[in-house]
Amino acid sequence: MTPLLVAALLAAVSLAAAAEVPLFTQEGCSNLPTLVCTVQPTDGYSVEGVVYFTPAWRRRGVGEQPDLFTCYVRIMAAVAGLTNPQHGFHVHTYGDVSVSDGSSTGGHFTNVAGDEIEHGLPDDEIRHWGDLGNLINDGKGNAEYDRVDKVVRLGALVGRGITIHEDQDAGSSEQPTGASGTRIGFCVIGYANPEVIASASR
Ligand SMILES: [Cu+2]
Ligand SMILES: [Zn+2]
Repeated sequence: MTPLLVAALLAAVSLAAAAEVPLFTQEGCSNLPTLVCTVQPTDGYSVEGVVYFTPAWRRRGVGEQPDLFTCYVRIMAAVAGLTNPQHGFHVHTYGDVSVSDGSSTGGHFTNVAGDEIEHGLPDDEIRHWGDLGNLINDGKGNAEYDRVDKVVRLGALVGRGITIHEDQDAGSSEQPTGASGTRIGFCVIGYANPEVIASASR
């Protein structure tokens, strides 16, 4: 993992708490942890990176009353070693990296049992919780991702897995997974160490 990428992301995480909250405190988010997932390549690939999930206190409706704010999840990622213009990027059900082709992370994480929910892209109304869309290659094999997601919940992510795919996630037109192909990177989502985050912003 490129140290520079990690440092930049860690700084962004520590700043995220203070950003974009002009009127109200982040009280609703204050007990929630930051989560981290350190991407390792599957067999034969070289993708690496880091993904952070951090609480984000955001407006959920029109108006400015505190009760119209809620705690969403900000997802930030920096990934290197990409080979295609776009790579599918998902939370999968299992934080299990024991099989080197990535198959052990299972399918797309969702809050509904079975396959009742269709696959989609992050802005689609119908999607799996884990449908994070695509990582977009900057042309040098690197990608940065930064999104406040209003579907997934922080507490549900601990112990799940992330999978990065070789091809682009085509969204709802390709059921049930977006047809993004081979799994090239994966990791387990766990609690981030606050001391590591704090040291990056010093
Ligand atoms: Cu996937
Ligand atoms: Zn999906």
